[in-house]
Amino acid sequence: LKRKKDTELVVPICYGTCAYWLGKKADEYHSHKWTVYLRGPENEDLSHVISKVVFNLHPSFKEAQRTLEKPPYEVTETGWGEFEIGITVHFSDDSGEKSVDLSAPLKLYEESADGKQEKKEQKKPVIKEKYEEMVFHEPDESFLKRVKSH
Ligand code: SLL
Repeated sequence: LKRKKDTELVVPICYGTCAYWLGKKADEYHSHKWTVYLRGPENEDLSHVISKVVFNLHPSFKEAQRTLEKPPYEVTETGWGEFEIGITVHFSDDSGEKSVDLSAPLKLYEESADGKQEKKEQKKPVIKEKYEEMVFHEPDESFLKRVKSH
């Protein structure tokens, strides 16, 4: 590892959940279909920086830990309840960087203006997205070169 002095590599990401009510197809345990995802804000390819993304679902799901080694980094499921989804981002080996833990709240219901949560089924998808920048401080020189030339 040879660090590039006074340099920062900034990689913007978006992550979150998108859910919709299954309507006529809904049953007690499968009222909603949802996707949790992590991507570049303009859908840039992040696979030259990221080696894998691990999504940690609620233990009520089968094989609650889902690992995606290539894009799209996303998991689609059906379920009935909201919970916090853990997302661990692992970076390419040559980066020498530690993994990063993120958290995405799965939202199935829109929050009303007064902040109270009403469990109202609606046809519009419910989207909860966060924007974040992954900052690599004094990144490895050859890693930086590889990412920049991409
Ligand atoms: C709640 N703390 O009580 C949350 C837990 C868990 C949601 C929500 C499983 C679906 C399946 C599922 O939707 N779990 O078993 O396929 O609201």
